[in-house]
Amino acid sequence: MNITNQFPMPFTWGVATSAFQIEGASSTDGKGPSIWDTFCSQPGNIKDHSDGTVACDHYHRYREDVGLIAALGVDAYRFSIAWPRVQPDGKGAWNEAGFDFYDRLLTELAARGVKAHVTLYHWDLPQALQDDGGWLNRDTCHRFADYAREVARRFGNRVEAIATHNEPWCSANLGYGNAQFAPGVADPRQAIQVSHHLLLSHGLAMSAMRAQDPGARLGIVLNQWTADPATDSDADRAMAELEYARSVQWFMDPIFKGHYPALALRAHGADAPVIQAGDMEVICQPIDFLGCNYYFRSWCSAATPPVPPPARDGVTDMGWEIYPQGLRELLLKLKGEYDLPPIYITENGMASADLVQDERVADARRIAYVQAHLAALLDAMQQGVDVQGYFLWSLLDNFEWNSGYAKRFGIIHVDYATQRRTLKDSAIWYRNFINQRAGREAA
Ligand code: IFM
Repeated sequence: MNITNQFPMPFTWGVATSAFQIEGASSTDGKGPSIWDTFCSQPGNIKDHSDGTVACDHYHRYREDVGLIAALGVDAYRFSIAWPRVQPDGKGAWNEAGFDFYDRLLTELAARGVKAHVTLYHWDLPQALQDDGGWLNRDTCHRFADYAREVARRFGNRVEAIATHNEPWCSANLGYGNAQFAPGVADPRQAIQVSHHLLLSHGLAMSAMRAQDPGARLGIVLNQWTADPATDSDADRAMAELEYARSVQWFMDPIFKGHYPALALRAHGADAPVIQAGDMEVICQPIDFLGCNYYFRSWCSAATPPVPPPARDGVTDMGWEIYPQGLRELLLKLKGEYDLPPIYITENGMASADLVQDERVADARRIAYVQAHLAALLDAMQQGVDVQGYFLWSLLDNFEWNSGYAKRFGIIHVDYATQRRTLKDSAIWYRNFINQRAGREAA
């Protein structure tokens, strides 16, 4: 069934990427190293031993890639700026050659009529700041605000939206909690303090950008899920409640209510973050949009061994449960709990082991995945949730962090040996889906 025209007009259809995952050119034109360059260079961190040196070579192929974006017929492209590309040390001098790249990218997007949704921090902290303590050091929050102000000064009037952070839950918990991500620290206490600093840096950056460019549309992107108890037992329900408080509410409550969720704070006990006077006021300030990344729900079983989720729609190549109705449930829950600004689904998509055969990539499961999530999204919108756009993750197969290049999230296949791009069936489906909108010519 064609549900394109059931979405309100205007509605932003887009595709998303991030700098480290696609750009490559990791030391070109004065770019400084990031914590992900360092993390990749340490043996054992990346499953296929790869790194971001070349990635999709987007730094050199951005024109071709914007051509592909435009040919899809999307309204918008969500990408991130690599902080160490524009400020190699994370403080001090700006790197003009780095800014020039984003200037060229924005010019190309504008020429093709594609709106830019920019993220300032998609995990690639300048290594020089890490050497000074990284996100554990409160000073990094101020450095981030300086960087945000400079981006707003240069590009504020050329972009549709600016998000401070992408998925700070990951930066804190995978970067500092269990060492799966850069900088590779495994200390839950540090992870909690880092999460506070990430939120503080969001608030400081919001203020800096607002002062610089009062007209800019500013927000944050969070990865979110519902937490479902495996059974009706008290233990499972308590586990689910705590999981939701420690993940979703931990970031949402400070931004929208000005305090951390009491349940999670109690659970953190002595590991609770050090919060200075005035921090919560800085964090709790109006945002123009909330970016929500949705991939799966959290399934909570206190039993040993845990009760597995019912096998319904299967799992993706990441092993993530496919649970589209969770998107509807999440959005309705958020609407009940917070006074929300407009929402963008800033990421949604799946990894699959895609192969090019006879110039074609048959990824029917990805099409079904996206269709099911769009139906759930529409359902939530029809029940009153104000969602203004959807960005498919991802435009291209890319560097999937500690999984390296082995996991393919793109709707466009990348042959890393030749850098050849091949539209997967899902890209063709998405293009047709978007172009079925009333008033649009068929592609
Ligand atoms: O590739 C990542 C992205 O960088 C952040 N959100 C989840 C995606 C898939 O794991």
